[in-house]
Amino acid sequence: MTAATTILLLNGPNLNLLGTREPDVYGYETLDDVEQLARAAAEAHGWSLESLQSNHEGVLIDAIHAAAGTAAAVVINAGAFTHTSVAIRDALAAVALPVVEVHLSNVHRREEFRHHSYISGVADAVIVGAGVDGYRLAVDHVASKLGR
Ligand code: CA2
Repeated sequence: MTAATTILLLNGPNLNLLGTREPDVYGYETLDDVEQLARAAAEAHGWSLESLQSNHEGVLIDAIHAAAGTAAAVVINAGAFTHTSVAIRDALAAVALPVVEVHLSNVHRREEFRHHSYISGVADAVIVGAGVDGYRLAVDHVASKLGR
């Protein structure tokens, strides 16, 4: 089997709106900006980046399944599905790839319902509150974990 050379970046519901609304919470950078910086970080470690944003839980789950055997790791901001989706957690556990969970905002400084994540229990690392930098930190962490 050849070594996986791709990092899968997943962004969940409403993150397509980044940079267009609520800049006080989510900043001014767009989803394109996020993808560009994550791609630059992945390429600096010799990987390519596959990026998908979806507002649909099943689409994210299908992408996680497809990552098995093709991706080296998954970086995921599941948006509000973080706090609701046992199904995304189960998909991540099933593929058994390194997972880094990212949140732009510091969810622990926000409403109580954002404090629990179904994903954290199957993630290798969780990065919250670092804004878009969190995505770069996530890719760098995966590289360090995989000895890249
Ligand atoms: O802080 C994060 O990255 C979140 O995952 C963002 C989710 C939220 O439900 C989580 O609790 C924390 C919401 C994403 C919505 O993104 C928007 C971006 C711009 C404007 C409106 C929504």
